[in-house]
Amino acid sequence: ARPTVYGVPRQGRNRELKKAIEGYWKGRVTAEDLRRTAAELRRTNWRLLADAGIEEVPTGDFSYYDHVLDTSVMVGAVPERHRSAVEADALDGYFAMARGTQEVAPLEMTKWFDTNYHYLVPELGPDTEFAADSSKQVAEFKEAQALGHTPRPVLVGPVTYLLLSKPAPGVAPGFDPLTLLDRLLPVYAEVLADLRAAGAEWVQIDEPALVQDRTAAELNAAERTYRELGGLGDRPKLLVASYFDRLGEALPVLAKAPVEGLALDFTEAAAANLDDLASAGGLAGKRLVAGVVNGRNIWINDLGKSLSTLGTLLGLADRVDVAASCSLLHVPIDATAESDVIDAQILRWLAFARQKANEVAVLAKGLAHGTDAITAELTANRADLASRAGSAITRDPAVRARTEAVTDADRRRPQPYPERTKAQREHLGLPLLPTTTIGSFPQTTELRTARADLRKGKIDTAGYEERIKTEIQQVLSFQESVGIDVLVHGEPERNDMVQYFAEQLTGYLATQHGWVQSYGTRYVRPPILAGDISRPEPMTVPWTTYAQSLTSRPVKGMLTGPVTMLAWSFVRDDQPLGDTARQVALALRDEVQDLEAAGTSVIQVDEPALRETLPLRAAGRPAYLEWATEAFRLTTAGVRPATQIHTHMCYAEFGDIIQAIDDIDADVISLESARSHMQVARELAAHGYPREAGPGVYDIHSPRVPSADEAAALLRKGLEAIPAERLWVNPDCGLKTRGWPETRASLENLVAAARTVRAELPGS
Ligand code: THG
Ligand code: ZN
Repeated sequence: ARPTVYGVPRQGRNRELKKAIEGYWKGRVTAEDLRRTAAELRRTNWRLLADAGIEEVPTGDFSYYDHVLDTSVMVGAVPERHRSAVEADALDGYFAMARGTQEVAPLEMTKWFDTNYHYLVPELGPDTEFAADSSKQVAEFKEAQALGHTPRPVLVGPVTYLLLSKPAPGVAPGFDPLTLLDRLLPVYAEVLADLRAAGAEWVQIDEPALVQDRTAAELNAAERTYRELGGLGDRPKLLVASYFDRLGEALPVLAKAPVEGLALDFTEAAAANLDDLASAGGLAGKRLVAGVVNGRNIWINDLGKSLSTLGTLLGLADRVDVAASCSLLHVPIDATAESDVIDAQILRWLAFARQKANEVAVLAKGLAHGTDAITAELTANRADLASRAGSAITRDPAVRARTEAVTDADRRRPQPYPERTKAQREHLGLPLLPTTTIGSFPQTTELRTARADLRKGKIDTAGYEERIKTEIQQVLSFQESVGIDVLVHGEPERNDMVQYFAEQLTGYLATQHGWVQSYGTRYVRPPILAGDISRPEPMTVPWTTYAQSLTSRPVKGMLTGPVTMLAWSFVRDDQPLGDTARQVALALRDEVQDLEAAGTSVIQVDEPALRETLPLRAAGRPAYLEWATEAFRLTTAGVRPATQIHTHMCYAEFGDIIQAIDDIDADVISLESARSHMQVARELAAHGYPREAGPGVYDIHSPRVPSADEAAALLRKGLEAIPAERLWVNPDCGLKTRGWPETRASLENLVAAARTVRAELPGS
């Protein structure tokens, strides 16, 4: 049994890659220095894997930005608008596709399956002509080989590549990307031949798209792909990899295909994949790579349990190798780097990329030579698992008693919306078409500096709080002077909202170096939901009440919802997600109620991640939506009828969760509308959405300032779908990433538009 992994974190221990690339963009780092840094990081990563005991190392998984973009380059799918930049300079052209330039828009970015990694969406159409460019793959293979490793190149598979694409601008919407398969396969054949010529024995072809619900035509495309690639003459052995869920209907297809290996996810999908594998009659004559170590959470593996799974698999394939379930891209590099901030005992429960590589190697050793060969590791692992299971952190009796006592009544506001809205109208006295913002105001350099100064001890807490207070005063007086109706304090005290709340909740762990790539050079440090969650004291009440003390207009309380807290954290693997969500919801519910008691009449609970957490397969969605909507209602349902609950979601396409949006029973929802303001309003109306909504009239993702006339025109359109009593006027997302000049101008225009359109309403 051979230990292997499919990919590693790219950034380096001190995010050297981020620094080098951003330096290159600013002209401070030369292309040569950037290439040298990248090669150095690859070398370090392969060494880290080899030192952990990994025998076959991945190559080609490295990226300056994104591996799907790299695949577009590999197959020559460069959009027309980026071609001149790519021809002028390959590296600059690559970054032009990723980020756009003054002249041309970048490729669209979207989430990689149900992870928090974002990829650049290939743009394809009937006129797309592919051309093979294997240079990056071949170069990285040779680089690893020269360093003495046994490399296995990893490619995004042709079926997944096509299924992840979208029609290029101007292509008729009905375009089926799979019609390009015949043109694409020869390109893959050429790349495989080049890798073979370079000396690759095995090549891994990733097809994670096959773990989603697939049509007969799509399964047929997979069958044809691997019949053709498998039928090639001089080629490396092919390992087709699946991860993130069960392979399902595609498993028998690939089991019969003329390829030499199959990689399956044996973490959450273990039972299903085992059943399907047995039903397919196993993988006679093939190599099975068993992803038994979870590649996307940060918990140590249960080695005994994995060995038992591996033992079962031995009877089902010719040869069984051991791997992490997916690329280690989704976890931070090394848990031992957290020893300053995480207690030594708890640290032993955690496995980041380096520790996971080691687990994979230990399991392979155990599988090959029997458990006697890994006695010490098994003993230590059992002790660590027992320490976690028996810890007071993971089981807080007070939290347990409280979650068990939750009743349906706790999750339902006692009055229906029509009664609540009357009470809210009387209490708040807002005009028709009330104006508000989503919550955050520009995070200025001064604010970032203040936070850094506090961290470095250059200023004390009192000094920091003075700076925050000054910022809140400015944000409030600005909103009053512009004439906004429902104000916010601007969240100057928050860096990342999830991190901000996690730091204040008991049961959460924060890391110091636990960076995970979100997109390009942008990283997040997801906090860890380690134990039972409780809220020792109010989290936002002091700043919110301070802000309210400065104005007679209502100030909105701003919280991050339970589903988003889970989606952007590492979650527990020892209880159902719904249980963790319920604990977080109860902690947030306390905050909601404390805000209300402190005089806050409008409270917003944001759920930007509600849609992105939707399970990959339709079969898992109803159960998810049930716990997700319940958690939101548990957070918010304890308030008086006159207290107005808002929510915000960051997307314009919400068709597949519109029922959930309705079920959460918020009084007001603000939504992104970058695509089309009218479309958002119309979709809500078509669903019969019965409560208040604010489809954004200002696209904050662009520095463009909308004119008052333009905003007014959008509002008039909105009124065609949503009556004036239920329509709000707001930007389409938080203003954190914007500068003050455009924020000022846009909000002035937004208020002017609301006033103009109010004056046109009948009876005014
Ligand atoms: N918070 C968390 N997760 C998220 C988002 C978030 N996941 C999805 C989405 N939003 C990702 N978007 C971003 C946007 C910007 C950055 C990261 C993810 C970013 N990061 C800084 C960087 O890499 O330079 C580091 C920020 C820091 O110091 O914490 O700019 O909003 N949890
Ligand atoms: Zn948003």
